[in-house]
Amino acid sequence: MDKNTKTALITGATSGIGRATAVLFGKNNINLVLCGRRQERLDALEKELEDSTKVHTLNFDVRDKDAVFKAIESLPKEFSNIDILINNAGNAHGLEPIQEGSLEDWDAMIDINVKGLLYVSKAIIPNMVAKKVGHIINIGSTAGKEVYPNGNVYCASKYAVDAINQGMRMDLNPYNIRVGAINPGMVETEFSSVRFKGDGDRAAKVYQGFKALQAADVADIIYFVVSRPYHINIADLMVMSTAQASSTIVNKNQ
Ligand code: NDP
Ligand code: 8X3
Repeated sequence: MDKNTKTALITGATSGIGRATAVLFGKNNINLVLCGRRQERLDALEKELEDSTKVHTLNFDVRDKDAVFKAIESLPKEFSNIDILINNAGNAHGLEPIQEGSLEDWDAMIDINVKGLLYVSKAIIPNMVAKKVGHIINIGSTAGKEVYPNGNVYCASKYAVDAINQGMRMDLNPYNIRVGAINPGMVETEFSSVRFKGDGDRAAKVYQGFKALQAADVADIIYFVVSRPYHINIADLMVMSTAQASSTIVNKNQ
């Protein structure tokens, strides 16, 4: 990729995969629009990256349709031409059998992981269509390829991301836009802490006994995908730690 010529908008840049991707993109001189709700983290990241690239931060909740469009419309001219969209913001909320699931958790997962991704895409895609160039990476999950017990609605949200990814690729094909999904298995981020509502001990246990993927591992793959020559589109990629064979098979006896 040519240096200093691309601008990427990353949702969920305050933590985990999104943050690690921002750091790696920054080191590679990609201009950044970093999004999230925790402004202090966005400010800290902007400061960390300011010597290597240009950074603009946007604070919005992806569930808030008006806020999404307002934020993206507010981008100053030098950041408004988005070449790369990383649709990453999302989380699991809860891990309960369907009969015990909470409506609030279900709303959160559908509203953030599915509708939020759509709102951000809707705000960004028209400019890519007009330019006939652009790259959208949707962060799915192994949970969008294989349902696991108690995963129910989180899995549904990631199956939806898989379907949206395929549909986007078809519909944007006439416009020369690259669309692909990265579907990681278990990555050691704040994901489980959010899923278990701040229960750090329960979250830590998820990653005990094996070497889980790290956010930087996924960021490396995302950078690989965006830095391929433009005629190459990595359409759908799944990655797990060596210890993981499926959503339910993890070798914790290494
Ligand atoms: P983290 O919890 O570390 O990061 C989640 C990010 O999403 C944060 O930056 C958070 O920012 C943002 N976010 C969450 N809710 C909202 C919202 N309502 N509005 C705006 N931003 C929001 O988790 P990960 O880095 O692990 O997760 C990133 C993506 O990767 C998610 O889509 C997740 O489903 C997916 N994934 C994760 C895996 C894992 O095992 N960790 C495996 C497979 C996929 P803030 O709170 O500041 O708004
Ligand atoms: C996150 C991976 O296995 O916790 O999408 O669903 S998993």
